Amino acid sequence: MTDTPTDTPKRILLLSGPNLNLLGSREPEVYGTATLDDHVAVATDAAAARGFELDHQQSNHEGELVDAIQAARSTHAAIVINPGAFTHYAWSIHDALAAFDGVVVELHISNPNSRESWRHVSVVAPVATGSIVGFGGAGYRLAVEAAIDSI
Ligand code: CA2
Repeated sequence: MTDTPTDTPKRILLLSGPNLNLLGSREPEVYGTATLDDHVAVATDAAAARGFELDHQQSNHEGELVDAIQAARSTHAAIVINPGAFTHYAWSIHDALAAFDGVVVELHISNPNSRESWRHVSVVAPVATGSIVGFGGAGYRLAVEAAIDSI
């Protein structure tokens, strides 16, 4: 295993977009029964197991997510982002991620490609290092591990 260079911050930022704060309360057949707090706990543990700290921020507001991505430029080695419905049209998030020099993992609980056609477009995918979709809550662990592997 290769070590992370010492000047790379051992911090990962997990960002959650609009309505993800409602996880566990509706549509369990699509999104499962776990709450966002449950997913954050899994992601935090996965990061800690590899010696990384994880910070989490959820927002229903596009500009707040842009602000968080910009702020992470000097503080975090990787961003794991589930942008929610912003995935499909929020070019400001695309541009902010494009200006982030670290690793970017796009994460979705469901598989948007097997759902309505408007979910088949991701404006985030072109500026992501990679995407984890369709694995339910396990995606949070997979995304953190993929992010750390790519740093
Ligand atoms: O599968 C994912 O993780 C999504 O990012 C979830 C978004 C959806 O717009 C994307 O296409 C795929 C929706 C998140 C809202 O989740 C809710 C959960 C419970 C109740 C209401 C909304």
